[in-house]
Amino acid sequence: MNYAQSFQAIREKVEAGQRLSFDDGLFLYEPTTPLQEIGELANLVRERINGNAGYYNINTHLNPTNVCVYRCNFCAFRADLRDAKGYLMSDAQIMERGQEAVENGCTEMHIVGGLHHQMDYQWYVNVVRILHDGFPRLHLKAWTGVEINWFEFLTKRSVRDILTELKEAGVGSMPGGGAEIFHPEVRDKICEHKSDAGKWIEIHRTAHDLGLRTNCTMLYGHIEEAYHRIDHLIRLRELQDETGGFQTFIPLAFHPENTGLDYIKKPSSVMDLRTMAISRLMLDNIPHIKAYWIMLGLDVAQTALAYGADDLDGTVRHELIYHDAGATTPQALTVDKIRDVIAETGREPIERDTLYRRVHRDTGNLDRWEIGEELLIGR
Ligand code: V47
Repeated sequence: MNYAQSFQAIREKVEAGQRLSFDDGLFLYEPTTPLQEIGELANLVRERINGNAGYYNINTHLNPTNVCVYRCNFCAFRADLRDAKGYLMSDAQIMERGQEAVENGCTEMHIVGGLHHQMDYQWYVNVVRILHDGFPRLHLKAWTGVEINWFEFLTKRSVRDILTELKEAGVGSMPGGGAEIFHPEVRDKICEHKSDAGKWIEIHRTAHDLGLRTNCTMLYGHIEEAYHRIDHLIRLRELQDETGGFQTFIPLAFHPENTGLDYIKKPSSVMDLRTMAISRLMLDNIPHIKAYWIMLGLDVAQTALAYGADDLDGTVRHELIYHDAGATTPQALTVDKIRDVIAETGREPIERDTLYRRVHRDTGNLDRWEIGEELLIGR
């Protein structure tokens, strides 16, 4: 088949709602496959599933410590205990963050941090418990699969047992971090000590089985090649076929500054949009694709709403992981700004909560809000 015939075959599959293969994914990553054509197909799927919605939420981040036993070479956030930048937040500081979040109308706190070798498992449970007890309406999207694996190591308890306790303490869902690139050819070079693909997937499978929704990610634009990315997407798709528990996929563009991979150039916006669109096309069973504006920059994130993405994440406060790695995006957006960014693309700005339910808000009074109906349009 020549190029035009191959692309036509993919187009026909997408139009008919059929699944794309590993080879289709690789073909779409060929630099000779025009970005705008992939974007057009991804947009078709995006509109089929999410209509004209442009989702966002009002959220904040909490990274209770950056001290970490692992030395992933893509990470600029981690620190050693004795580093000047190493920190550990007290309960009082954590509660202050909860208070600030509630006063600013946040519906979600995204909690992730380092694996601090002097803190026991109960310290991590406590972070969630005090926040949940103090601010019960704030959804806690807490601890990645990598942290859960660390808790397994600390406690010698099962994943199920740990997740059951964390859910009872107040975890509402899990973020998608720690997935990086599953393929061992890459994973062994960028984060060799961290949970492998099988473990990350087992943890998310167990979370889904316990009724916890989770997100999933892929870190791209470093040493990986196209076949590693497609392999990664297909592994996520297979778990989603089994459980249906993933809500959102977030492709994460590598930021090299202050990392052990600082000789690598940041991915171009063409690569960002291509990856966004291919993710939408390959992950036919995951309802949402997030263009995380902190990482992409506002211009690319906004454009991504026409390349498969339907969600910009949130207004965000206190983001450290990307800003430590050289992100030049602002620390936070106002609600008006994020709505304008979405509206400028012709999409309808819709505030959602973490579980993709509509948030009805008294615009004059940010801390008065109610949860409304589920927002999934096309499934
Ligand atoms: O797992 C770390 C990535 C992830 C760098 O679930 C880096 O809604 C690029 O997972 N350059 C954490 N990426 C962030 C994350 C996330 C973000 C937004 C929303 C959600 C969600 C999840 O950040 C890590 C790693 O893949 N990361 N360092 C870096 N230098």
